[in-house]
Amino acid sequence: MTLEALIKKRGPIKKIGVVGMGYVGIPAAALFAESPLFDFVHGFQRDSSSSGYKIAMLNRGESPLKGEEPGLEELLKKVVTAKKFECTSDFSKIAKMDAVTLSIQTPFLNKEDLLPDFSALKEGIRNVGRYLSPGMLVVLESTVTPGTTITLASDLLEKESGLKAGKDFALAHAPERVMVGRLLRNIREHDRIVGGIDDVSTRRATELYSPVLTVGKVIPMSATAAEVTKTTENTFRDLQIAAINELALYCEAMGINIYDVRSGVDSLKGEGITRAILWPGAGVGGHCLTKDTYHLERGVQMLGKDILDYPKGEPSLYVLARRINDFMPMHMFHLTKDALERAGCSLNKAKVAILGWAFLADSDDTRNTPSEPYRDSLIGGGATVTVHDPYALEYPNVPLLQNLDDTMKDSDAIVIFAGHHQYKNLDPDHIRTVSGKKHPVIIDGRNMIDPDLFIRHGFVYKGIGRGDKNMHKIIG
Ligand code: SAJ
Repeated sequence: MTLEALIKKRGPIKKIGVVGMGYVGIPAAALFAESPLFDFVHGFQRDSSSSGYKIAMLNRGESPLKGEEPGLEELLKKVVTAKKFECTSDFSKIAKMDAVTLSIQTPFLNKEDLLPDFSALKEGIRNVGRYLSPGMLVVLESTVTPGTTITLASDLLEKESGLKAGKDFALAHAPERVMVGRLLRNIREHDRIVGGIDDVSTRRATELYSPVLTVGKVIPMSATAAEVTKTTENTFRDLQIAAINELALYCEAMGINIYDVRSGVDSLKGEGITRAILWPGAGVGGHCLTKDTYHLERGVQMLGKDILDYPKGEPSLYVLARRINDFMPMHMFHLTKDALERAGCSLNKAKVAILGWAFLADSDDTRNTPSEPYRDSLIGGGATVTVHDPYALEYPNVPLLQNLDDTMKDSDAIVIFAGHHQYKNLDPDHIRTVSGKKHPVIIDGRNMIDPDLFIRHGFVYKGIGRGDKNMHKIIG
């Protein structure tokens, strides 16, 4: 019997399994359960010591996710009360599902060799394979290296089930595009890339996702094209940030203000002319832009190594972009060292206050924060370092202070690393009092302060891209 016939025999999708109750799986499961087109959704969660607690919480209609997620708890309570959603650690219930999605994190094993840790995803795929039945649809939502769906996922599912992908079951990749703080809105409103290993799988996956889309529409393509789309979305954003970061370094060297250049370039628009000019900064953190470039690079090496035609010996533009963005914390270190010397203070005797540990403005997310390599360089240079963050409360081996004055007390340098809105109102007089220094150093990594205000108050100022101010006269 062909896959199409198996699916026809099974009928429309009614029961859905979502494996991985994280910030992608939970809203996805809740939205599937809300749709009148589906009868029932099981959320599958390992009953592990670190995340088993989520099962009971979810079955009480409570969200285990940190931070505000508008509408999520109400939706969970609604679908739990209506008995349309239940979370379980009993993976054998997958056997009763018509479709199963997997939303499991694929972090890096370590920062050095930038290889993804697929172990949790593989375990999830094996669990699905164990209970796979003919005519079922399996969808990977995790961000994966291009080629993973048609190789690793397909092979593991076939091995565990004895069934054949594309013949006995449908297989697709539908990458998540959610941002914390707007999970439900993103799933409903973003267009959804849906990539099947064949047309039948693409059609079946389209049947699964269409009902939850309100504004967005399904964009069908192959599974590998879907994997490349997702990794490219973040690779291109990282590239655009690297482009403006490199320009910032040039502007500093040429003694001009990057924000004049930025507004000039940005003024060229209309008639289809656009320049995606983003914002220079102290670095790029997070779990998306810091890794998806390397997924894309590994994908082309895995799928197209002997065919790829690229300038001989030239590094990948995208990897170069990563290196430029990862250089920015080092540039902040150079700016700090130079400014301390101008203030007559050597690094190994300096006390430096870092403002901002989260990788994103007004967020508590500290994953791959650029503040960390910067702090490591300061400590390596003998400086004493304090760190302030109003949102991030803890981090392994790094004490995070929530009181600004305590952080800046007796500091020779104040260094803004995250664009938290509080840092827009820093008061130069108050900082001079708290730091006790005649010429405190201030380094602005996120264009938060007015250079002239601080220079007038005797500060030694340096800012990313501010070639027009970085060699100012020291006043007073
Ligand atoms: N950053 C800059 N300059 C910029 C923009 C960002 O230095 O102009 C830095 C930020 O400070 C941060 C890092 O880059 O350290 C990443 O910032 P981000 O705004 O890209 O936030 P992320 O990492 O959470 O990216 C997510 C991605 N969304 C998904 O993967 C579903 C990305 O595709 C989105 O474009 C981005 O959110 C978004 O636009 O909010």
